Amino acid sequence: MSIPTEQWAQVVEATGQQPVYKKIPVGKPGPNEVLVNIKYSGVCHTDLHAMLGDWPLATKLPLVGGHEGAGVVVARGELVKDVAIGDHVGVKWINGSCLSCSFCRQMDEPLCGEATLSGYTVDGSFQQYCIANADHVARIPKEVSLEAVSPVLCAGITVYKGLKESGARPGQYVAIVGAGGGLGNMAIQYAKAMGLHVIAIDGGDEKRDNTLSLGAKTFVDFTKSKDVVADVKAATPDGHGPQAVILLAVNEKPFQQASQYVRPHGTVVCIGLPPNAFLKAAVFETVIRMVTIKGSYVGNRQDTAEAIDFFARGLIKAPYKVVGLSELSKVYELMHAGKVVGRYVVDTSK
Ligand code: 8ID
Ligand code: ZN
Repeated sequence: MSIPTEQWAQVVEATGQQPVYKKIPVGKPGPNEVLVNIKYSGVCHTDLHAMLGDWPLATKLPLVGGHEGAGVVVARGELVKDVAIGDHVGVKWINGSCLSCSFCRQMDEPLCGEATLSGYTVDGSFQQYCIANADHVARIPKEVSLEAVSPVLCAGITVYKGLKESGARPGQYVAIVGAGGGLGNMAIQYAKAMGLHVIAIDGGDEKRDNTLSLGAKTFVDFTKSKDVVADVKAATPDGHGPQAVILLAVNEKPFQQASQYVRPHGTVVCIGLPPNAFLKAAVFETVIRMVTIKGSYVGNRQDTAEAIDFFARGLIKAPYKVVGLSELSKVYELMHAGKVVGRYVVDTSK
């Protein structure tokens, strides 16, 4: 397999400015790394946060974004034993971690102080050849479509983990806030596959039709509802609200609302990362209703394998649109305007 010395990439040269589509050198993998020929990469709202620089954590610069990269291994370092050239793998948000700290030892690799982040602290998948730590690349079965599986590599893993963290059991109700977006569409499908009833919350008729067609039982339109709290509670059979709330919106308001409609003894799982936002819940109601509010951050290597297995079994069908890597800026503009329904996937050959 011949590896070119140059490749096409989308490079953020200055924070807050659109990336530049240009040719850059192809890197060489270190001893425990692989070089992945990225075929497709999903575009996550996190990539837009990285480009805008709106989180309290600086990115590397210049930066190649992207962390839902699906491709084929074309080279490997001399210490890599269990990933072969030709294997299909995924470059996910956690690019590498130390594997020896107390967090890594207990499968909390995302909490590792040494973790590197694809498309944030190291270059990611908006390029044709991406370097990733061999211990952390997601293993993708060869019969699985690389374009369809790419959004699983962040969106799928993250919402699957969040649903597990919620403790909701089959037959119970879960509210998904931001259900019409990339993580939201995946969350509806994973929740359904896990035997949960879904209340979808988002705005506009296109997202209503999309979420209902994916299997949500009820849609609450936050742009039209006069009382979101009452409408979400009314969507459960006894009116006491859903057992779990999965917050995926990039907006502070629903983070303040969720504890009001979650069922007593239920759990609010915060996943979306709106900039400069705070959680606020009434202490009195939180105590006497025994509400749990927690954060959930991507997933570990086991969550990754499980999320891909759900997909490989045909249980997860979330819509996506494919555009060329050269068109990434257009995707960011649509996403910034809240106009992306489901996910965009970029094809690195165009
Ligand atoms: O590990 C993590 N915690 C993790 C992993 C991956 C992504 C966190 N994220 C974060 C992203 O950085 C981003 O902040 O999750 C958030 C959602 O990512 P996404 O799904 O990729 O974004 P999107 O496709 O733009 O979807 C967001 C949806 O939220 C809706 C929008 O209409 C859109 O469909 N929304 C908003 I903005 N305000 C809402 C509101 N008040 C709302 N839906 C309901 N109520
Ligand atoms: Zn992501």
